[in-house]
Amino acid sequence: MTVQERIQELKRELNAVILAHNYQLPEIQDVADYVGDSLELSRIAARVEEDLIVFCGVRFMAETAKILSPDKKVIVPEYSAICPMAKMIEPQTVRELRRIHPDAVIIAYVNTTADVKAEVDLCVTSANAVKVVRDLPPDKEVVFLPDKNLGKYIRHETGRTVHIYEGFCPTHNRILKEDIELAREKWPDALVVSHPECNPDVLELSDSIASTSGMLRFCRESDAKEFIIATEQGMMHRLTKDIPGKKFHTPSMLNICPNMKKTTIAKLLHSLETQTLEIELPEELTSKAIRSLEYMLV
Ligand code: CIZ
Ligand code: SF4
Repeated sequence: MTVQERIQELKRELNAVILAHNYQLPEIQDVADYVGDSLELSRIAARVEEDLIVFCGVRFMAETAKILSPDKKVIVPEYSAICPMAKMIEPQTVRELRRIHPDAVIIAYVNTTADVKAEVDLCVTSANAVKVVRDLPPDKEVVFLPDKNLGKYIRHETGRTVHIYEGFCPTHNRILKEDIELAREKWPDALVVSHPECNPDVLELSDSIASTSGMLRFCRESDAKEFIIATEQGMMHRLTKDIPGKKFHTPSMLNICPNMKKTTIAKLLHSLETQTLEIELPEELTSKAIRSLEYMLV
């Protein structure tokens, strides 16, 4: 029996569901029941019927699934897979920002720990951030954390007053404007599609700026046949598998998130066999964090 077959067998025996982020290794994406961005996976986590959720991604995503499904058991194959950007902000910093900007709405990117989510007013993903800010009353100021690039993008798109925290994604920051310029020379017919976590000078050179779910939609619906994809490499597998007949190029070989790649097929099997490692969060934390997340799911 192959590892993949054993995983499917255990999944049935345990009544488990496997969720995988778009940045996971190809073999993890291929064995998962659902592959998506954090918003899609959060929505799925909130409605699945299975007793056990196996989350292949980084820890804040599994924590989000646990907050939304507190009665389910949520496990991760690799506990040390964390998002360094989520580690750049602490709850006491959020409290400090609230003292400095008492009338502002404090909005967190979903890439934050559960204790930061418990302190903020709203939580957004890259798929809905601009819309959520546009829907606020027009005179409302915003504090956005922790991603400075997504914050600047929201400010640019909405024209709102947005106070920006200085966090960033190390993986998306390694994609440089020179990479995009070289890629355009190499593939002149391709459209450049970038994630808003990229630097503003990369975004300026882009034909479309989108979350990973937005990228899939854009590339599927566009008349173009070739695309340069400025985000984490795992997205290349998702795009080539879902949109046959079109070509996808990567502008850099450095756009790999080491934490997303910590989840291997062997660790996934071990996690199902032992039903570990479990995400556990105190009830007082989940009940506070869920308020900011419920808005995200609307
Ligand atoms: O929200 C997510 O899943 C992330 C981190 C990236 C994206 O745009 O899908
Ligand atoms: Fe965090 Fe960036 Fe990795 Fe996403 S790609 S998990 S934002 S470090």
